[in-house]
Amino acid sequence: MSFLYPQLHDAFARLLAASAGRRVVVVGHARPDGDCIGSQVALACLLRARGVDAVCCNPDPVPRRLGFLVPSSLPFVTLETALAERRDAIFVDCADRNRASARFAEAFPRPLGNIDHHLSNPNYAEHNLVDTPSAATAEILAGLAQDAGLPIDTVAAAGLYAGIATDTGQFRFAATTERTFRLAASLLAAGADPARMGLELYERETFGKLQLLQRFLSSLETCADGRVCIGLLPEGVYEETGTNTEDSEGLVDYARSIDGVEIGALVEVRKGALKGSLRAKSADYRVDLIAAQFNGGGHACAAGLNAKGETLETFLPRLRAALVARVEAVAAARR
Ligand SMILES: [Mn+2]
Repeated sequence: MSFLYPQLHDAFARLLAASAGRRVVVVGHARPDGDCIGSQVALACLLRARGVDAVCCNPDPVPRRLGFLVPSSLPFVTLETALAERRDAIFVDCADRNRASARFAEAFPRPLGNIDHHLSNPNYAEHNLVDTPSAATAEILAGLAQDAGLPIDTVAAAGLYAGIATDTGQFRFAATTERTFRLAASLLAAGADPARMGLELYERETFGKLQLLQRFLSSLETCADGRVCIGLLPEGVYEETGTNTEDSEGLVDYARSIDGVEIGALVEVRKGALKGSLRAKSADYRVDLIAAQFNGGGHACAAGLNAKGETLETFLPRLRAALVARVEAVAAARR
């Protein structure tokens, strides 16, 4: 039988060997999403099944709607606890250590492992398992587990399925491949329930979340002849709708969903700082490179940015100009 990840097979075997007999903390990123939590839970399960003492740790709490992925037997501990227990860190879904915050980057200067699918990942760990064409970190983990013949229990299967389903936009985004579907099918065989996943992930919204969406939709504006669409979440909108930053996940997809829009953007103002999300319909737009101009990064089709010490009045025109320039450049290259 041929491997799904032949190029990572030996590195995964080395990471498993290095984990044996150690106390491990599986680290995820700030504002964790389905791929992050799902991958953390699954890797912790795989390690625990091999007798490794593994826990999880994030700079932010597990989001409410992802709580169903975390069994009570699997602790998410604080950074202080992980450090006090002298745990070795395996980072998942983190393009760099700072995605897990500066505190985590400082605490783990050279992590034991790094499993990720972001383009900008600089291989910052002792054992690096990075595959950028993969649609999700969970896809890499599912493939590695299958290649290594590791048993996948129902908790790990649910985490991996949720990670793949969310990072592919429910099997729609460009990185979705035949391998993605094959692995999803094997996760169903291992106990993942797609109907339950769909319900938990997409049909347990709060009323406030839809009010937040309403505010975002009412702010949408287009430029570059309708090829760029930008929406705003102004200061105070979370308080006004009884929501929090977890609830802004996915809103930017509505900006991109309009016919003719090539890049959608969300800009939010919170505690005086500006944050943005960019989503493109094609990898040609390389929104990770646009984000890099604004202290950010990510994938070719999905990236995030930050702007400190700037106002919306100065920031928005700069972002708009960068987005318009990019759609013009891609259009010119296609002609
Ligand atoms: Mn991911």
